[in-house]
Amino acid sequence: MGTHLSRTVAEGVAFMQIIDGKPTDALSGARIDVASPSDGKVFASIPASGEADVDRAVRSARKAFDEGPWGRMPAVERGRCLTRLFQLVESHGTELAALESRDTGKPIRQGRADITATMRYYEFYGGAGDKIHGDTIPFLPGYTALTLREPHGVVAGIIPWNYPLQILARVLGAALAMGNTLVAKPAEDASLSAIRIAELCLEAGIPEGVVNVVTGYGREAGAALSAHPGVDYVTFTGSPLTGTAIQQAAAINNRGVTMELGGKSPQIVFADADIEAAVPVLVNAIIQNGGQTCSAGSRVLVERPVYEQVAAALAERFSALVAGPHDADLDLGALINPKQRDRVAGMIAAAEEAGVSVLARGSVAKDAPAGGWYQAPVLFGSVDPVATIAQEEVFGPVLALSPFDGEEDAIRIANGTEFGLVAGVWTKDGARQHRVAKRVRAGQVFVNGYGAGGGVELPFGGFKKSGHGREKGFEALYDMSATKTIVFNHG
Ligand code: TXE
Repeated sequence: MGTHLSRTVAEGVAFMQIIDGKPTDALSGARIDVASPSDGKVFASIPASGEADVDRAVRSARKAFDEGPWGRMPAVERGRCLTRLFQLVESHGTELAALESRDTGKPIRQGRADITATMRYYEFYGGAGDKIHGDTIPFLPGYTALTLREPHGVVAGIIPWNYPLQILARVLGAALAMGNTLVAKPAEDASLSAIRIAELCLEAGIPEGVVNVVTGYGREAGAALSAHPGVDYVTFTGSPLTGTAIQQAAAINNRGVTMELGGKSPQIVFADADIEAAVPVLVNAIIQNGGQTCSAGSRVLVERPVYEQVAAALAERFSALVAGPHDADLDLGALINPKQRDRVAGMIAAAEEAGVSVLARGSVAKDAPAGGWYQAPVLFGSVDPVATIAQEEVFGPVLALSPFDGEEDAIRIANGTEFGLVAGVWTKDGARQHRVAKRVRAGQVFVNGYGAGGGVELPFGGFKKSGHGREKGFEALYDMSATKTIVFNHG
């Protein structure tokens, strides 16, 4: 699983970050140990970069934008580079899925699904950049006015650890399709696949300096990147608290930002819903990736006449769920690190202490390594919608089930958190499907299904504390560019 650009050392593979197209260590030589969540054992290390390393990467991206061929390359040529990257991800899919699941603890099946989505991003954005264009605007007599979509310049992408390959792909794909250059800072817990992608970018013919990957801690490398005056636009996926810090840092230079900050997404099940179809989807929406998904359907609201029926069906499935090592490919893997596992376990314990009833618990596989960071899934029932467990993002396999009485009540509860990322609506009533979908404050609403973030074509992002700006689809290309107006006076 090593890479040709990395050094193999006694304790594992010493990965190098990619700056200016070259494998590069941190100037200080400092390193971060990389452990697998499945057994807690260190198997690799990455550079622990600081301000000076970030500065090198931003300068490289700046030079590639200002002086390199990238900015002058026709959109169709840039698209071909991304299409070659799509092909390289496909041909390295097995290796990348194995690396991703070892690094994050996700079951190998999820690692493979992440490869499929990652390929789709590069395929989609490979074909999208030459299909976006400006307008001509009727203006004063004697004038012609038109608009162009121009790249921002250097984009900083601060990436979380839950879907490292996918989230890098949506940032990299959209940024490069519009002609930007990129400095990506993956999470210190899951940087390996980003390093591999930066290497594959070079193989795909993307010029040196266009994609830089700097590894390191958030408070060091991440903070330095978001405050760097050489960065023109910042995009971030992660926690609301870190999002605030990044926005404040970017504000020093008055730079634009896209913020995707998680959610407490509700799934609303009306009494007329196809419950048999809904139940497996409700379970998957919170169990996928161990619940470490920004769009996790972490609240299920059920109309009272069918509440007991849905609760019983969910409890039966939850009791059978098993967490285990990534290569065992069970229902869910380990959580990303001990801190997250303790945080999730602490939120479960606090809810139990507050008297919230546990309807069912899954289990951890008996032969799961003792050093792994496992958390058995928990289903809470009859949850008061204002309880902490129904209000705060857990980011673990924890579902809060609450009853409701009628449409108004459902909408009130669904909208009654600080978040607004995704929602699910389950009903056969066509008029109600439209009414509820329109009134729920969420960036994406799924009717009789749940896309867990949806396809790469679908604009994605939040209302309220879930953030602002949109990723995925064509919308992301607008965030990754700015309108320039040109006016000709030929009067
Ligand atoms: O996230 P952080 P953490 C939520 C989820 C989780 C919680 C905490 O609820 O339990 O956040 O996770 C970088 N300047 N989500 O602490 O801090 C960091 O290095 C610049 C939701 O791991 O948001 C990493 O690359 N960068 C979520 C990235 O920010 C900084 C995904 C995310 O880390 C920084 C992940 C700083 N000051 C967590 N501090 C989602 N929306 O999908 C950290 N970073």
